[in-house]
Amino acid sequence: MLSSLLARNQYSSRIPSFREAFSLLAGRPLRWVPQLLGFLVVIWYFGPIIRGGPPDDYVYELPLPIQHPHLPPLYKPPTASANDWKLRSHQVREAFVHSYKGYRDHAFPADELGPMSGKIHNNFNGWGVTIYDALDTMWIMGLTEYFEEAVKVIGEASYTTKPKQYVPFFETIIRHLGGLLSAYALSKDPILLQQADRMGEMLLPAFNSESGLPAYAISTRTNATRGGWTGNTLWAEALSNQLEYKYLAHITGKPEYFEKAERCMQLMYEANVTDGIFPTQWNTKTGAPSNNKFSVGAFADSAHEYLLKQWLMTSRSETKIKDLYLNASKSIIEHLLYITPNREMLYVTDADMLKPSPPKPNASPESPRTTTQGATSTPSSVPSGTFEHLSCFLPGLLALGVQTLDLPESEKEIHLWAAEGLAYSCWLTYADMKTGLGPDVMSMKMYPKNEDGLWLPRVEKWKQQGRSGRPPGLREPGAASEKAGRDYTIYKRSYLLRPEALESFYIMWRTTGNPVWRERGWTIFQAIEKYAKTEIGYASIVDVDKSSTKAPVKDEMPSYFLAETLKYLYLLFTDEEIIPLDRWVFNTEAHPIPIFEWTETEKKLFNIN
Ligand code: DMJ
Repeated sequence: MLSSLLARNQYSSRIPSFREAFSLLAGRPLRWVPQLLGFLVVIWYFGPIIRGGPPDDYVYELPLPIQHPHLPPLYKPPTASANDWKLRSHQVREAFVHSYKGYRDHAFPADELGPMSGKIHNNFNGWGVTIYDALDTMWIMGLTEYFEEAVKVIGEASYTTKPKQYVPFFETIIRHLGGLLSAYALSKDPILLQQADRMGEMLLPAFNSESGLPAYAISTRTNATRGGWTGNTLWAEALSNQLEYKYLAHITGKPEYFEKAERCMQLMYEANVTDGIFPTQWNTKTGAPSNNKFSVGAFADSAHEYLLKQWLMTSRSETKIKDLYLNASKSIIEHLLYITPNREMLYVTDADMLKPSPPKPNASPESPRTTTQGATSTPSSVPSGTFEHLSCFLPGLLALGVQTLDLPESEKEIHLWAAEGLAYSCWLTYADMKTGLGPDVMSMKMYPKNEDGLWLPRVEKWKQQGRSGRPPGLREPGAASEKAGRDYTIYKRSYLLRPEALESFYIMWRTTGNPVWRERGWTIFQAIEKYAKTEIGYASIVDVDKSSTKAPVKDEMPSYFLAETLKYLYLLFTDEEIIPLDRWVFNTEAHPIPIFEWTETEKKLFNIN
């Protein structure tokens, strides 16, 4: 119809004006109605693609029904005859109320509470990070009144920065945006979606670097960006936005959210790295690796998480990402896992990867490695021997991989042993201390020849020798209160109310069903109650190995204590699986985001193949 109109029109190279079209159509009553309807349907369907964006009021319905047991939030206090775990989960809920009430009474709506002094700490953006981080925990615990009050405050926020103020991109994405998205997914309150969209849009120019990697910080007033002290983009910063921006693209239908995040993934697919050994620093301008350090601790940690979790979040559809996770986790197991000489504690460290020398002509390397660009090389590494509390998320991630990936039996076994051995070592670093709380960083005792401590070859040897007893690294030595027997020294003596060990215990409990992880979690919770509780909140511990009944504390209660530490404890002790792992993924700040499938429309809009 349109083409016949064009053919009859003297200006056939252009679209006829409305008046011309109408005068032509008017002479052919009724015959043109079906064609016109068809034309309108075509415009309706392809319109967003032609315009490059969805209609203004476009909001996706989540394809998977989010039937949350707490919709609307329900909570029944346990009766006196309730089982131990119910009572324990109730105690964690009370700990949350204690810390949030303290924040609310003394520091609301500033960023964080000083749990000793009652002072306010505006160490982030001054946007009230504790409110955003605590939001979904309130929902999960059925604290409706706090939740509703918080949503009101959030609804009034504008997210503009003061002149010369820059907000840290990584922290704001994982804490504020992650908190909003998760609370929206749980409650479906449209204010949270509106504010997530607003914040997502205001932070988006952080990706406007030459390479597309995000800057360290951004002024939402001017869109100017700033680099961090390393002058590079950390690997954790490069990727810890995928879950948030991709889910935001899904619920708003806006392609720019998907495209900016996906550009970072593209750089990873194209990077000249071997076997998923993604280094910790990247050149923000060129998008290329800028050092040769391989780590799962600070600078890298959550990027590893986001490889597996974004594959899971989009219903296992983006298989290229799964391959990156498989390669990276294989290399972690091969290059970063060591055991100590006496106690055989399995630990994960970081290492300088030595540049592989180019293969000699005619040489046949024993096991050639493939770079993402197709070249071959054989890397080797020099370990530092440090073991960070931050790395204690790894056992949980490996266990989640074992549960969700279709690994061959032999690999499944290795990944699970690595998860169990590492989670146990994380536990030991708590159990060994006088307070029962784990230090932030340990310096592990190493074999005189580093390679003698590599875990994988020892497991292979144990297999060859007939698999007698437990595999190396899983023999569970008891706690050692005496320093001499520990096989490590404490490098950073603080316990910063961090969640990573408890996060892994939760995933270990849910994926293996072994109740020992709940018991260990309970022991840690009791130590937190004993040493970290103050009159108005909970405080970080200065020295975890001090023998006095009251360990010295810092005037800090990080928002992640309410987002992560208390949430994982609560979920660990609640019998019912409130956030089922086959329906949700936790972002790196423990904000659950629902698993969804890209619709056909989204695939076209976002150019997903
Ligand atoms: C949290 O803010 C996040 O888990 C982040 O990825 C690293 N660690 C802190 C808490 O320790």
